[in-house]
Amino acid sequence: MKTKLEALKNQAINEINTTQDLKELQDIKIKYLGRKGELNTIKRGLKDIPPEERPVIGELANKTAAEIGENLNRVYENLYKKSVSQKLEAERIDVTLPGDYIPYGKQHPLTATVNEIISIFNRMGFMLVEEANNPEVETEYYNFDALNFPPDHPAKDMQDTFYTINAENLLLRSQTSNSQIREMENKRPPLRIISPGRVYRAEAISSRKYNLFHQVEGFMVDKEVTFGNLKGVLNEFTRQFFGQARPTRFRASFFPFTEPSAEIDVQCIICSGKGCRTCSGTGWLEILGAGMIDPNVLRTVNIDPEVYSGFAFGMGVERLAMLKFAINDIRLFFNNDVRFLEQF
Ligand code: 2U9
Repeated sequence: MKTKLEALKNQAINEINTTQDLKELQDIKIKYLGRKGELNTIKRGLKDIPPEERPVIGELANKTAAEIGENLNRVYENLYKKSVSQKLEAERIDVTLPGDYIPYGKQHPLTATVNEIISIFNRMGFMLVEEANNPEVETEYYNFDALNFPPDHPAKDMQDTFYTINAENLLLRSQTSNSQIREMENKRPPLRIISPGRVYRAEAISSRKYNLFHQVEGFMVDKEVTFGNLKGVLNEFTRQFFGQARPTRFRASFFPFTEPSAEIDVQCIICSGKGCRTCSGTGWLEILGAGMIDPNVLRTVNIDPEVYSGFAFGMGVERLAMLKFAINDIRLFFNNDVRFLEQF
């Protein structure tokens, strides 16, 4: 029995010392010291040897187990330390390496321009239109009829406006005025609303024209709103948008939805009125359209034109951004060329 225990111990220690693997070490532990392991098998056999030998052999078996245990612990500690240092070595981080380049996103120049226009009008008390009142797909009624367009107006022609093919009367709006009609239907004066958005027109594409563009329109309706109020608001807008007070001029014009109507020019921001290529030598740049809301439009939304009056205005965002940032081709806004976009 003694020899058997001695041989078992030597075999175990030999296996423990040759393994390089923690999992294997665990298997060795189970093999020798586990409940059904070699040592327990021997201990169970103690009942078969003469009683006087049992304490000696029993003690020897315990000593053997203790020695195997000590060796297991020692090798475990070594292998564990080795595996930790291998892991640390493999995961070593060189903190002196340069970091990865993470490009920052920027606002698109049109988004930035729309946001600036909105905040100028916000500061003058104009509220942003409700999203639900600002759809891009619209009926003929809100895009044209409610705005006092006569039934045979050329803008209603399919040459100029995109109509949907599978729903009668549905079109892509050609101006954001639809949202202003919807706001006036829902709400009662006094009202000051600003509505930005995309509009669509069936244009031949060129450096100045595109199939879609962005507008900001606004209106004010209250008792005793005058053309003087309109001039004051638009002159203040021009001053804030172009960064300094410049002369403006209001030229008589015509729109179905306003009477009287005007187109508004600002003194050329490039040549200050001397005449250059940007202003085609005139010294003036057209930046806005506006007028007093036609009484027919007010009546359509059940606002009494005998009691209330209002002004409205509209502007093309691409045109304003092109003037402000000296951009010479409208298509640059829609191509999404990073070399263009990263300049803003
Ligand atoms: C309602 C009543 C009146 C909005 C207006 C203009 C004049 C105008 C153009 C500027 C350049 C369109 O983007 S553009 O091509 N807009 O000239 N827009 S008055 O008048 C309204 C709007 C809504 C209910």
